[in-house]
Amino acid sequence: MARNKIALIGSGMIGGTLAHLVGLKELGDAVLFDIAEGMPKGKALDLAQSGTVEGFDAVLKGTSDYADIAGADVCIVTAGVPRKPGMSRDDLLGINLKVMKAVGEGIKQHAPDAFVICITNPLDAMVWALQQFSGLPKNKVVGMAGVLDSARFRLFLAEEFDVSVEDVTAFVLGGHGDTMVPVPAYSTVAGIPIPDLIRMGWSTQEKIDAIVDRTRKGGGEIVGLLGNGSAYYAPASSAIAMADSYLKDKRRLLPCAAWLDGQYGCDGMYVGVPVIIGEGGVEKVVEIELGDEAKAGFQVSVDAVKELMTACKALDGSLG
Ligand code: A3D
Repeated sequence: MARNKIALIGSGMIGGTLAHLVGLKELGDAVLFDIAEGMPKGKALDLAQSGTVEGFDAVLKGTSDYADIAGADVCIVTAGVPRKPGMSRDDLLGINLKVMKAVGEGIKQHAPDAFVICITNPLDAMVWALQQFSGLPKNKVVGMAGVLDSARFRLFLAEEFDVSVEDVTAFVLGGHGDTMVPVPAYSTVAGIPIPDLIRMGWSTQEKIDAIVDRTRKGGGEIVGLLGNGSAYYAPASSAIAMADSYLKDKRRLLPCAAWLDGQYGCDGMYVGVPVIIGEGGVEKVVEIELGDEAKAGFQVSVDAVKELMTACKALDGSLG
């Protein structure tokens, strides 16, 4: 039986980490693609040698030729430029839009049947542009942000309640950016919603508000500390969780930037919502009832994504 083939478009910090996880988790063979010559080949060789010690047999190939992604089951896109200190995700728009055009055309030509996970920022606008440029079915192109944002929320909640991260579930909706909407009412410790835990005296509203704020700014906190580049370990783990759900038809319910045609009052755009990922890609968008505060926050987030889409359309007339 043929092994799964996972194409990593962009072999920088996240791309390399993705390849390592593909090997360690024995998800399949990986192709590391990058426009930088040599670097993806060097990473592939280094990672293959780590496989000797770790005991995985994945074939890892570095390349700058799109023909090598042919037949990929999953493409994970990190190609582009990451944030530098003081730079917003939106500053990246112009540069990364051109990258999405090249990547979209490469995937369309060589891996049109793949499940495509976009990570490049500004996320919600880039995944939309990538779908348009690639012409792949909308349920097969999805953005990674919510899994990461909710992982950050879960970690901070687990620290606050002094419990295992395993028992904390958290919900984050909306676009990936400072307008994202962490939803405490749908976040739990082993099924006990956060508002109940506040009533039980486990925390206070002020502390939860501060955690929500820290989650919203979670990416920036890491950018500031690293001094060069942005987060890559947790973003890579998050995208691998999505790829795993697709490849193994696990039907996990994960927050992802998904194509909406009417759900949550949104039409013709990508934004972060809970979805089920299975062998068909995004198989279902799950519509949950939002309270007034979450609804208003979601709308602010949606408007911010729409603004970026308008800016993209002004930069590239082929975007509809
Ligand atoms: P980095 O280490 O710079 O890797 C990006 C790679 O893309 C580099 O190796 C480039 O050579 C390569 N590249 C540039 N242009 C092209 C092209 N046309 N075709 C192929 N490869 C190209 O960045 P990174 O891995 O740290 O981050 C990658 C992206 O993910 C950035 O846009 C980040 O902003 C974004 N990011 C998103 C999240 C989300 O939660 C959505 C989190 C963290 C980072």
